Amino acid sequence: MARKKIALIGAGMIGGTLAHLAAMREMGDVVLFDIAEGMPAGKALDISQAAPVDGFDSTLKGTSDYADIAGADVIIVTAGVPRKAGMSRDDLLGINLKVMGAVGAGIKAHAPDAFVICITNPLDAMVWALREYSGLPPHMVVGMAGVLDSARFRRFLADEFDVSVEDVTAFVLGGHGDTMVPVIEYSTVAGIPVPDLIKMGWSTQEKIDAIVDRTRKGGGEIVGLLGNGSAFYAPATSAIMMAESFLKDKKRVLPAAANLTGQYGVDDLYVGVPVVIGENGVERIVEIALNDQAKANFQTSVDAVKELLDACRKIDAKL
Ligand code: TXD
Repeated sequence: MARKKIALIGAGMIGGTLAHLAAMREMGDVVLFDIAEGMPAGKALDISQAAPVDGFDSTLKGTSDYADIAGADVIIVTAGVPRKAGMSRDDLLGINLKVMGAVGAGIKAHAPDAFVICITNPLDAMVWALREYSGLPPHMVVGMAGVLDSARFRRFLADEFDVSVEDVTAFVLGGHGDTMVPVIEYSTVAGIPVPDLIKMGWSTQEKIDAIVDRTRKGGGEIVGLLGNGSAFYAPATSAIMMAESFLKDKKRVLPAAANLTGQYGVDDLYVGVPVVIGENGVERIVEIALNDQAKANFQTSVDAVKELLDACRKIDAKL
């Protein structure tokens, strides 16, 4: 049986971590692509030298040639530039849109059958653009943000309740970051919804509100602490989870930025919703009934994504 192939477009902090995780889990052979010369080959060589110690047989290759991603089963995209001082949101959008244009063309030419997971920020706009530029079917292109946002929420809830992270589930909807919508009614400890846990005296509404707020700003908190760059361990782990669900046809129910076609009253927009990921990519979009508060928050999130897309279209009239 041929090994699976995982192509990582962008071999920076998340890309390198993805390569290490994918190899250690023997998910398949790994190709690290980056425009930076030498760096992807250096990371590939370094990780491959961990193989004899750790005992994994995945091969790793660093490259700057799109031909090397040919036949990839999964592609994870982190390529882009971070926002720097003095750069406006539209400056960043313009640069990363161009990057998505190049990445989309590379995927279209060499790996049109892959399942593509986009991580590059601003996530909800970049995943949409990548879908447009690559021309892949929408169910084969998703954005990773929800698994990370809900992991952060679960981490904080587990600490608050002093229980295992394994027993905490969290439900988040909407765009990445500030407009993320945690739905506490569907967030549980071993099946007990958070509002019930508040009634049981395990926490207070104020404390849960503070946790929601901290989760929304979770990325910024880490940026502030690192001083240079943004989170990469948990983002990489989150994308690996999505890739594994596809490769192993696990049909996990995970929050992801998916192309909506009428669900939640939204059409032709990538927004974070729970989806089922299996061998056919996004196999189902889970549409749940929302209470008025969650509905209003979700709408705010949708509006923010729409505004970003309008800005993208202004930058690139072809979109
Ligand atoms: O939840 C989420 N979606 C996120 C998103 C959580 C954390 C970080 N998130 C975003 O991921 C972040 O804002 C960035 O847009 C991406 C990647 O983050 P990372 O920390 O890995 O960034 P790096 O280290 O700067 O790596 C980006 C690499 C770098 O090596 C560049 O040389 C490369 O991208 N790059 C390119 N590669 C291929 N092709 C092109 N055109 C290109 N341009 C830059």
